Amino acid sequence: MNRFRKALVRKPGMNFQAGLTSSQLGVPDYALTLRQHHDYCSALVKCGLDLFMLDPNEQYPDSPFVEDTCVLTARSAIITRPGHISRRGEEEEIAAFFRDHRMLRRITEPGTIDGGDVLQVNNRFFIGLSGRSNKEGIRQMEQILKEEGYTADVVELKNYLHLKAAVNYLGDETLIMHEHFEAGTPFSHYNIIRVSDRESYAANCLRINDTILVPEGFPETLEKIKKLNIPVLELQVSEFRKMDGGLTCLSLRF
Ligand code: CIR
Repeated sequence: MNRFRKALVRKPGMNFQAGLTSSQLGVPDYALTLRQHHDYCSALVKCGLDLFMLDPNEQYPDSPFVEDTCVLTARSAIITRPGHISRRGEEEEIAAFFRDHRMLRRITEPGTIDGGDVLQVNNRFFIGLSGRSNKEGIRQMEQILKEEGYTADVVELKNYLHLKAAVNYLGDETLIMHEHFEAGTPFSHYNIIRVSDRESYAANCLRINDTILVPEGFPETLEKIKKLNIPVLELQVSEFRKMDGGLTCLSLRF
C-alpha cells in the first residue's frame, strides 16, 4: 500500500449546491458543508499528511471533488479530461499545482476520464468504463500506466457513477465492495468486505497510511471494518453525499 505524505484539497465554494447530483437527498447546507470539509481536512492531518488547500472556485461547483481531475502515480500526475462538460477546466489549477511535485501527463480529447473511476491496488490499477470515463480515455490512461510499470484492468460499470462508488482498497489485500457489484475475475484474488444494499454508500472508504476513514452512520459496515484491527476514523460527510461525492474524491493523496 502507498504511504502518503501530502494531500491536496479544495474548499467548497458558495455555489457548491449548484453542482451535479443524482442523489435526491436535498440541498446541502453551506455552513455544514464547510464544517464537514474542515473535519475531513483535520482527519487527513491526523493521518500524518501535510495539507495543501486551494481556494474555492466559484466557476466550478463540483471542484472540491479534486480526485476526479488527476491520477497520481509514483512518477506522474496524470491530468484527466473530466467526463462531464460542466467540470471541464477544473483540471487546469490542479495541473498548475502538481507541476512542482510530479511529471505532468495528460488525457486528451476525445478521451475522458474521471479519477473516481481509477482505483489503485499496489502495482495494479482498475479503471471503470462509465458514463464519465470512455474507451479512448481508458486507452490513454492504460498506456501511461503501462509505461510506468503498472498493470491495468478495465471494469465495465452499469449502475455506478464511478468505480470507487462501488469498490475501494483498504490495504493488506482487502477490498471493500458493494454486495451487488459484479466483481468478476479481476477482483477474485482479494479478501472482500461486502457492503449491504442498505449501507451501499459506505463502500466509499479511504485508507490513509495506518488509518481507515469511514463515513459516519453505517454501523454494520463499521463493525466489519473494525475486524481488520486498523484504526478507524468516522467522518460525517452527509453534505457531500447529497452531491454524489464522498471521502475518496475530496482529496488527492501523494
Ligand atoms: C459529479 O457528479 O461529478 C460530482 N457531483 C460528484 C463527483 C464525485 N466524485 C467521485 O466520487 N469521484
